[in-house]
Amino acid sequence: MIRRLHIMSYELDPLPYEYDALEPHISEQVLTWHHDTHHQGYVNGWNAAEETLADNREAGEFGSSAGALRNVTHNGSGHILHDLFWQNMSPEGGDEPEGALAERIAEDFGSYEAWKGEFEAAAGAAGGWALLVYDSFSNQLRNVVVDKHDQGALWGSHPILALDVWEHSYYHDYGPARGDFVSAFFEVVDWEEPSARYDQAVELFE
Ligand code: MN3
Repeated sequence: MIRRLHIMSYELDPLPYEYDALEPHISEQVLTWHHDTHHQGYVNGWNAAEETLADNREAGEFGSSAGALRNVTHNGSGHILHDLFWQNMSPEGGDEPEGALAERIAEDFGSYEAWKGEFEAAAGAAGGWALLVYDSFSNQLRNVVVDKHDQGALWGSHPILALDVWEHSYYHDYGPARGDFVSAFFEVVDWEEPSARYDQAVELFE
């Protein structure tokens, strides 16, 4: 008899602020669709893929397992990055980083302005996300261009700041002017959570 192993079940947390809290930079309508429909879809997709994997292990039939493994990385990365994205913004945001993260950005990119210019270039080109990550292999901060949720990841990297540039993130508010949305993101970016994630990454890896 094969014992059914415990399966993780993922849940969608509520936004850490009201749906209209980031207006006028991001509309209530976009946050509602984005969180309740798109983010929820990744949570559901991750749970469904885990179920498929568990069923297949139990049955000893692996015909649909490779597809389910792809669904884990796609939907799992979608869930993880959206969680970060919501926490990376707040109605009190719009400042520049401070403390250890600010010092590290200046050290690894030359200046905050150089980091920001590079991050904005990543956000303009990505087919998914622009990320600031701590790369534990090279022991440095990096910007990363991500297509979908998982294409372009660098192994050993710990995400610090995430900006969603999928069309569902901005098209209703800004149309094709993605650069205006990226500027709006910097009006609401909140560095408290990224700073805590940076401290955590350094403690884990350095
Ligand atoms: Mn999204």
